[in-house]
Amino acid sequence: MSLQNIKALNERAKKLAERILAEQDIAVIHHYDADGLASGAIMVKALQRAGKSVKFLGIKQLYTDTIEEIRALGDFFVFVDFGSSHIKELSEAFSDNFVVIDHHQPKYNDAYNFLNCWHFGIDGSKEASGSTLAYIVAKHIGDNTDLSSLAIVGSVGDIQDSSGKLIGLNRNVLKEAIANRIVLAKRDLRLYGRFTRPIVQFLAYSTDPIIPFLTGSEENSMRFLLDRGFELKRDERWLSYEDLTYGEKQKLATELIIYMSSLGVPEWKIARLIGETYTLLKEPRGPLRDAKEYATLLNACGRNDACEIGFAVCLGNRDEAYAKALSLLAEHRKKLREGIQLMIEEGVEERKNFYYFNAGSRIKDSLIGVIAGMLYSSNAISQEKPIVALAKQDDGFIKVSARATQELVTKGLNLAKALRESCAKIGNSAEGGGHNIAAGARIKEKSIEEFLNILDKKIEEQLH
Ligand SMILES: [Mn+2]
Repeated sequence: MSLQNIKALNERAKKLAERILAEQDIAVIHHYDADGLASGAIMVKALQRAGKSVKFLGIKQLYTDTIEEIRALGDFFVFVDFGSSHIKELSEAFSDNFVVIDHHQPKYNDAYNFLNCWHFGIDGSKEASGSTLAYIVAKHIGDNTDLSSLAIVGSVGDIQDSSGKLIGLNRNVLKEAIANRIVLAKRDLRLYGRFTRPIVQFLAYSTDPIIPFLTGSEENSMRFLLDRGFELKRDERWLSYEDLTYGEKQKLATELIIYMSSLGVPEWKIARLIGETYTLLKEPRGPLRDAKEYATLLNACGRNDACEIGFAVCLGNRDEAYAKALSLLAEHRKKLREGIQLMIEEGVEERKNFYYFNAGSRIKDSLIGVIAGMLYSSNAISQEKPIVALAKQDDGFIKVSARATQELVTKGLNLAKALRESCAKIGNSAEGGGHNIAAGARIKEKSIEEFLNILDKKIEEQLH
């Protein structure tokens, strides 16, 4: 990431902001996952502050046939966190009256109404999220530095901190958020639920990394903590990790490291225990105070057909929508657990170059990718091959979700390219794209076998 590239990207962001500000009625179309919701909310808030009349719509995926639905929303469109695969179709539909702000791998060359970090030498799978790019544009729209917290939530939601901390353009935004006392970054245990889970569950539900004998067992986790003198309850209330004193937190981290190394867990896995955590200082205690938990809450809304609830939370609602979001979160966690259980019980099929699972209608198409990704951290599959999981969509199409590890990407794997090329080869309105490490496609049921065979070859070509 060179300074020159960052400068060029910033120039483009400024041009896009000017183009958008020339309009009065604007429709913001965003992706429905955590990063998409955060990106959309940043853009909507910035435009409302600039006195614009804004409509917004969160959708699962941009497909050629959804473009017609979007047309009804207005005359000028801002697409955030997707659009890179559809520049040609969007140009045909809306001519000059749209901009795309995206970090997915671009299918087309750079253009004046297009902001994609890849065109500026910045890796959109780990250095820049959709929300980071939306934030950079928002800063040229007006004084919107307070929205940096949403940019961090989106980055974490897209797992761009998988190296243990945010890097690249995301880190630049983080530095601003820290300087403005909006976010606090600290090295800490990075298990999920430090504000919202009792410590026993904090350990028992950890999947990244797996803690042998503690993950999956509340009983063992409780014993582990009691044996080491930790207090679990105070005044009848279960303590969360954030209730511990600084010294107790350090002790817990040390005890976990000693425990795992004594069981022979490899160093690199133990290292995943510790990483940067991001606290949103303007949020009250609870799930919105931690960037990772905030992102999960948004995913719970977006991926369970309640985009507008997540969006309302992003825009500041802490009453009705927030309460609804909390119940969606509980439901979402249950669905993920059931999905993982289903895949583990039935077992994934092993193809030559990938693991394969067809969930049919038993897992929601919007959750299949998340669950497939979780199989790695739950050790249900080895890290040596990507996983390709299928689920049936409501419209009869088959949703394909592929996930891989960073190591496979380093070896040359590019799932977005493999899926896109496989779709092009089978035709039949198949469409695909995404990131090198996580990608998706939509195909017809009768094309499944042909698609899998072609994909097998494409992945083989990339890895050998
Ligand atoms: Mn994204």
